[in-house]
Amino acid sequence: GQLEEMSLPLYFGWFLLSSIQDKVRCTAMDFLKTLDTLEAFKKHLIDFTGKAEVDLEEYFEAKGTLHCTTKFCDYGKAEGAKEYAEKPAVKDFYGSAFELSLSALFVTPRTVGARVSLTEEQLLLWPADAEKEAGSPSMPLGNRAHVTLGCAEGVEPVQTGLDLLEILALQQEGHQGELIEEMELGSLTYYGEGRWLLSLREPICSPACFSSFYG
Ligand code: 2AM
Repeated sequence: GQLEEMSLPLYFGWFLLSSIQDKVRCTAMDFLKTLDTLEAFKKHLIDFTGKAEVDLEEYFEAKGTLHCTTKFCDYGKAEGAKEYAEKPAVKDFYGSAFELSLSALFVTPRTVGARVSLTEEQLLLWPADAEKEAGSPSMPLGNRAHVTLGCAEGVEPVQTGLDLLEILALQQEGHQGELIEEMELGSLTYYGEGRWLLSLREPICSPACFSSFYG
């Protein structure tokens, strides 16, 4: 019935402290602004968009509160939703505070996001099949973890984790990418097809509450 449908959330995840959300948004905006002006970005612009010009700050639409999804449950309709909600770790840690480490920013023609590097303890809340479900069965657990910062028009946020996995798969296969430059925030690498990764010199540390979103 309707009550049963409400018993599982849209998703579980870590929700960033709101003051840090602002900081992360600002950092991402600054990065997009800088990227936009780089000669290397202009040189590869054709991979990014068919157009001769792009305003990256307008290109991506923000998507609500910043969070790192652990399990997308779709109110119970997603595979494994109930099992996840019943995991002892999920019950024990529900409502607890964590420190998330945002270790990189990435930009593709579809999404902009931040990579989240999970600790062993945080991995207890990570679904065992998250990477497999994304079509990357050989990826280490937690490699899909991210915060969606924005999506291009018509792109759903689920794409952000897939874009991140694509970049990490290239790295795993030994593609080092093209090191573009050392920026103040970290080193910027280009992976082709409009995929950019900024490894942060200093990861952004953010308090985050493990909880769920019903919508
Ligand atoms: P995100 O984690 O990349 O931001 C509501 O749509 C939230 O659930 C968003 O945060 C979204 O993407 C995430 N989400 C939507 N569909 C998903 C799916 N099939 N698998 C994993 N996460 C999903």
